Amino acid sequence: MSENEESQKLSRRRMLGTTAAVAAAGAVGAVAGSAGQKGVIAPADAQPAARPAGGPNRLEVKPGELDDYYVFFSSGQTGEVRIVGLPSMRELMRIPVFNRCSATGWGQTDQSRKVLTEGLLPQTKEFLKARGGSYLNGDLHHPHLSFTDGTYDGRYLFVNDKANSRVGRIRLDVMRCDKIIQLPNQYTVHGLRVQKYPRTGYVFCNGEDRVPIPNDGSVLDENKKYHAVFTAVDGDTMQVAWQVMVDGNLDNVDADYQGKYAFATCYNSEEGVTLAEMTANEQDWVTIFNIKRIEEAVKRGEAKMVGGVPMVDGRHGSPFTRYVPVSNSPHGMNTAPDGIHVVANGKLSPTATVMDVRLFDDLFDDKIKPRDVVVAEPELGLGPLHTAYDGRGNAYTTVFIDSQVVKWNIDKARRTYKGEKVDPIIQKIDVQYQPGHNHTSMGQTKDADGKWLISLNKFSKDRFLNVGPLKPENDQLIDISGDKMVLVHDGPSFAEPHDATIVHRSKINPVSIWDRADPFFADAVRQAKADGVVLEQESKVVRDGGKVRVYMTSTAPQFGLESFSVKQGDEVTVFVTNIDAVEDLTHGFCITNYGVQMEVAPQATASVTFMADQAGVYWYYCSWFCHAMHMEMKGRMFVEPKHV
Ligand code: K7E
Ligand code: CUA
Repeated sequence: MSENEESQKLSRRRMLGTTAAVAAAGAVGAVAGSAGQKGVIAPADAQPAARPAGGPNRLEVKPGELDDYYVFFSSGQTGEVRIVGLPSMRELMRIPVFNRCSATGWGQTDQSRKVLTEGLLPQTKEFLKARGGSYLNGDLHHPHLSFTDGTYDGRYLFVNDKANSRVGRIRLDVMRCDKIIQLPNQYTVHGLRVQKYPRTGYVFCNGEDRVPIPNDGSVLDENKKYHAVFTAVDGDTMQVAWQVMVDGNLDNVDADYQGKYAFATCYNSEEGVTLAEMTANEQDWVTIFNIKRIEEAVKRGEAKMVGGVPMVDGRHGSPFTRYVPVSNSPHGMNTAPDGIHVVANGKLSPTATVMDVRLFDDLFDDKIKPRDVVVAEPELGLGPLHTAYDGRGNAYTTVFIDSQVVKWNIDKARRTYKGEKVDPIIQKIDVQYQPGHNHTSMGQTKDADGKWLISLNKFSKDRFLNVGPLKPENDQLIDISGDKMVLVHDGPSFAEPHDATIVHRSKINPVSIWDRADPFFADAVRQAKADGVVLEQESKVVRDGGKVRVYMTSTAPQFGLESFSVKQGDEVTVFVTNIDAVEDLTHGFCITNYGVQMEVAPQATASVTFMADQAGVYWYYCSWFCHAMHMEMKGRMFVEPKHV
């Protein structure tokens, strides 16, 4: 680095020391943007060709070949999960969760509406009555798989909804969301991570914003009466196990590999409600939760029932928590695969704070002070947000403002902290541009394999064909298998993957055809039985007062009914059962001009309920291409007019 560059960096860093940091962070687009335009792209060696032939990493996935890893990407305010193959970075599938999906009918089918509505809080159900019964939006940041013994077990993927305080669970056998709950008392769910040992177990959910409890209008602009709440959800039952009221707020969370502690960053120890207030203090903290102590207190009945769930008080002085001071406004919280180190990423401080979980027992026994659990604090660059690991003792931290990924060595950082003259930083690589999360292959498990890193960059600027003012993000693939990080791929993505989990394909084993006994169809089977219908064998119309239930099979290229009749004003439920047991043979059911559409995969039953409030002839057709005669796979719904 030249002297000039060094002094520029120092002056920027100095700016960052105070709340002027906020101004600096705001100006980031301009600063890094102009650098980007000038073509400060990747270093010269960041070309795939620079890899030795036959190197340790497979870069190319030829037509017909399969990827080595699944990547589960979040999608931020799009509200869904995306599955991408690695290393090809091809998008394989989308799983609708908090969003509506026109292709699958998620948000419209009875099965998805049940998932979207049954776990809402009673007051939310009331609030949404006149709004169609469920939220239309979500903000999904953090997708994390269930663990057994410190590694992925292929059962579930858990996700947060920052927009409407919900937690969702996706079944990985069918890649479909089967449960969504809304958390009481807690306001928003931002950080979400799971218990790694002995198994998941708990899903830890951070309430980021402070509000009155209950938030019913009796307290408004008195922020001293607001609270932040931490929640442990039981991942098996999808019920709240317990909550902890804390001081400050809760941003990102992670858990240890021993099953004893969870820890969360707090950027608003000031408990302020404005930007200036939230960033006023030079220090915020990491809140550590003692899981066993909380469980025991709940078991002894010492928790208060608040909003229907047990809550303990974890504010300063409580036996359940410890608050470790760290520099201003930490963000990401990442446990290393060594099971020892935990990193809080500085955001407004150019540092990362490394804690040693082996010291947490002593901290809770008051044998040491909170700051004594800090064993390193390397200076990495401007705007550290998230850290990933390679399983070889190295960490990779995104620095947002510098637009870089910084590779550093944990052991060397510890030695520097003790005063030794070693440089923990191994390499800095430019990324394009402004990275948030980054992720390594299997890097959030004890099986971290150190092969790949994805940097999820917020801005793409000049990296792709210009598509107008709204631009894609850039998810960049970096080979970390060698001594040097090498950038190998740019991947545009739509709003706004924050986070991703890279899972070796051996850990996931989805089915190709639904099991007819799947609980997803249980309600349909029950209703059919009551109507004397066997779903996979019969097509018929059952009238029940003002309600009409239409049962039909689908097998390429025909629906079981070529027409059916209902009366204007009827409440109609159409059940379609795909009796094809052929892999990939999905049918769809769409009623033209009635706004009805759903997907029915092999051996599935799906149903949709609507009011037949418009008379006339309405064609329904198969909307998923299934056969040479797919265009002819259709029928008519007759809606007889009401007599006046
Ligand atoms: Cu850093 Cu919501 Cu994970 Cu975004 S959070 S980057
Ligand atoms: Cu059935 Cu297209």
